[in-house]
Amino acid sequence: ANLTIVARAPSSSEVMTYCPQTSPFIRGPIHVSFPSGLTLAQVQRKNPLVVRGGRYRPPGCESRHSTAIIIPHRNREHHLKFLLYYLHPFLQRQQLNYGIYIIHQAGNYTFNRAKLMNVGFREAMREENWDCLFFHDVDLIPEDDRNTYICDANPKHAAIAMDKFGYKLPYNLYFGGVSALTPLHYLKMNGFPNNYWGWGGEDDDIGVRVSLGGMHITRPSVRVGRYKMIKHKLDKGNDINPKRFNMLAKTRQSWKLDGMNTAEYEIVRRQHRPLYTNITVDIGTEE
Ligand code: UDH
Repeated sequence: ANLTIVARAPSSSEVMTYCPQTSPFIRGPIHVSFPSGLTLAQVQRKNPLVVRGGRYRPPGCESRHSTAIIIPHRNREHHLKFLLYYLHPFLQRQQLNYGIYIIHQAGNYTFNRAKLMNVGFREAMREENWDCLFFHDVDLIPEDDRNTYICDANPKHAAIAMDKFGYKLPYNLYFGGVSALTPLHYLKMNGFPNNYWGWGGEDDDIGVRVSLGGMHITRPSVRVGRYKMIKHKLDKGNDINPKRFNMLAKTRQSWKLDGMNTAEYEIVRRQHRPLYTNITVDIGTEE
């Protein structure tokens, strides 16, 4: 008789129990390949429980964690398709309550990854009181689902072992690719810098902000924090930022003056699409 109770969906008068501490659906290593001809419609069909805006709650139990995935984006639709293909099932196996946000930079002006993250933080928190935010490059596919997308007591750098760096950390303070912060962590470090236009430097600035905010970086093991990067060239509109070293030398002076407290932008569009929430934003130009 107990089995029948477990098998049906609880009615609204029943209290849902929490999901187990460790999800029974975790499998470990994931074989990542890039099937040709993959479409978003196929990804949608494979994820019938994902609802509008790319939201999900595990059926049958109350998740212990709610995580927003924030993805800075422009002109990488083919990478996004593969990321969604792997990320949706990955997060569902972890029994998370989650939402995926694409922060799309409007226009052709130089790309600004860190500022887009500030937009993502504020706009995701406007929708729901997330416990944890994963700041996630579009071209990094996690290769092990024991790399849990939940926050630690300190900011967590999740993309510790990427194939492009021989599955090791390239240098000790590296904080790029995929990182996880609670709203409190984010505010303690005044978010991310707004003034790194073009490629490079902003991830190191963010790493320094972690310690200036009185915190330290935690990491999963190299066995678990593995990622495959979808190969690509440097994008148009994201030239290497020649000022990055000079700016990095000044993070200690600038972090309180530039960050979440000064992020200005205009939302162009907010769309709750089947597999993600798209936020198209005008982040302005360099002063
Ligand atoms: N991104 C976009 N569109 C762009 C630029 C960047 O969506 O036009 C986003 C995307 O999420 C990407 C992230 O910003 O994953 C980071 O940018 P990136 O992929 O250019 O950075 P990465 O260091 O690229 O991963 C390495 C490319 C080779 C650069 C060689 C320079 N020495």
